[in-house]
Amino acid sequence: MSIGIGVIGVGMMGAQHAENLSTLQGVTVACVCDADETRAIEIAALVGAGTHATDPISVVQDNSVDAVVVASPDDTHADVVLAALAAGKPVLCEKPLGATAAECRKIVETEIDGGRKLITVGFMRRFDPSYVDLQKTLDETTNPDEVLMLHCIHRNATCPDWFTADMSLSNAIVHEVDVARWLLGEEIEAVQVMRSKRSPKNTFDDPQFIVMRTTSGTLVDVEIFMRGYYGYEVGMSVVCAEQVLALARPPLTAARKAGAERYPITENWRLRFARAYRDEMAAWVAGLADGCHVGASAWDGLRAAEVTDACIASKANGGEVAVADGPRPSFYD
Ligand code: ISE
Repeated sequence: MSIGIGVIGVGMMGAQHAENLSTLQGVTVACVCDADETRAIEIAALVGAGTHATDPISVVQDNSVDAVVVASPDDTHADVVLAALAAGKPVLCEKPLGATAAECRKIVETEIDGGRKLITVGFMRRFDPSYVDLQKTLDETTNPDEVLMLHCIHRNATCPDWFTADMSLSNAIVHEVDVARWLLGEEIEAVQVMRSKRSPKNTFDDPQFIVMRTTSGTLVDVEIFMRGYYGYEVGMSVVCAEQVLALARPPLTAARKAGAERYPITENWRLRFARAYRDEMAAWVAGLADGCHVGASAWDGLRAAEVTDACIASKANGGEVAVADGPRPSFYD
């Protein structure tokens, strides 16, 4: 029997998730939902969905929907995820899990009360071959006390008109926060956002530079640039006591011509992380069939939001800000 999935929010990412789901065995896209009904109808037709809707809560409660993918705007995530928990249905929620750490904390408490790990947060970099290989290599070659610094870049070609400088922190660098925690296996305890000269091509503070410190003292710095115009690019290098490990270029063809070497740079994250999104969805669906939790948990979503909330506070007030702390519930072991 096929598992019915409701896809809530079909902008660029939700539409891609619906398409990825439609290629997998054992699942059907039962319903496509979007506040824009025309868009919902269009994507439902594209992926052969059973039906379409505009109200996310009705989708969660629909009997033909066994699990949901949430890719609607960030500030709608918490309500839909809480409805999924109330209905006892698994959910793959795009990052961030909630718009604030307070929303994420409520989700974590509700999930623990329900006694079942139903939430996966869409930190897809955990499925990207280059990040997976970097983690494996780091693990195999380096003692944790030899990992000194992580340098990260995160550049977008452009972003929607409604994007803000705070969203560069809550919506974009939340990926680096999660990858840093996942790679290093430790928490971030303090952050500082430094103001840079503003790009004359942007209307909000962009780029920004963030420095984070982990509990063991490793420094993680991130350059986030939302309107860099030339393409989409992420990078990470890990400075260790005796070596530096870095993400190599994605495996694309280089062309040498007329005295120059050229590499294509993808236009956006959907293309750069196409494989990661497919693998993430396939793993989540396999987990649904086996009843296993896969990927980042609601706890990871909460920890990441605690860090980005601290970044937003640092940006507003300047200086270093301590990240809210709290013991990891054994539920998430
Ligand atoms: C976007 O929402 C994403 O999730 C992308 O992965 C990220 O690189 C981009 O900066 C975000 O705005």
